[in-house]
Amino acid sequence: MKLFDFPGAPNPRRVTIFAKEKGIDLETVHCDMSKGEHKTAAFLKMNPSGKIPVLLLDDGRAIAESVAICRYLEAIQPEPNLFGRDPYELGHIEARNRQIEMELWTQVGTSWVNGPIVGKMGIFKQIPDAKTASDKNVTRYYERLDAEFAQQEYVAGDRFTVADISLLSAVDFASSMVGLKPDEGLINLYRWHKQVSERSSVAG
Ligand SMILES: N[C@@H](CCC(=O)N[C@@H](CS)C(=O)NCC(=O)O)C(=O)O
Repeated sequence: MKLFDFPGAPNPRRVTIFAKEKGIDLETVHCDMSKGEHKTAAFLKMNPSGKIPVLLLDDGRAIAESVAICRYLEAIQPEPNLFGRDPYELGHIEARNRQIEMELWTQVGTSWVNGPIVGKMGIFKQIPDAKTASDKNVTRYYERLDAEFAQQEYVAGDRFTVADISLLSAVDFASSMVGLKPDEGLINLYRWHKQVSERSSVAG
């Protein structure tokens, strides 16, 4: 199995953290996005969306999308469980993960494509009003998370799951590359961030 990855790319990072939690050793292929290696005809055969991560199986089949790849890894290595053990958990963790993706990742993404780093690349027409709105949405979402972490240890309750990996990658990318670091007064969010950042899958 080979994972198409690029240093600093937050979505492949979700998969590498997930694989480490599972104790799965993933060989990585350096897919140089700065050279457009994720848009070549060969790459588009694996993932028509032209995005990483992609997991290439030993038999030549490929799986795209971070969460889909994580689901595959959970199926081949069920423990430790990160997607849910019973019907309630399966639904609840899915809901929490989707909220992080749809409500936070999308806003971080809007701020990223309309921000200075992508702006310098000259590949998109920048929409400053969109960035103003998405920056505000991210800030509000951090506040919501802070309130939630006052009540519960992890994103989906009392144990670490795939939803924590999705959130950690979003917060770290937003902080380091998008200029959207959570306000230091959000002590519950920082408590959670420190706790998950110390896991060997993240720190190691
Ligand atoms: N929903 C996808 C998002 C993948 C994604 O946006 N990957 C970024 C790198 S972190 C990418 O390949 N961007 C290049 C592009 O959009 O052209 C997933 O979860 O895997």
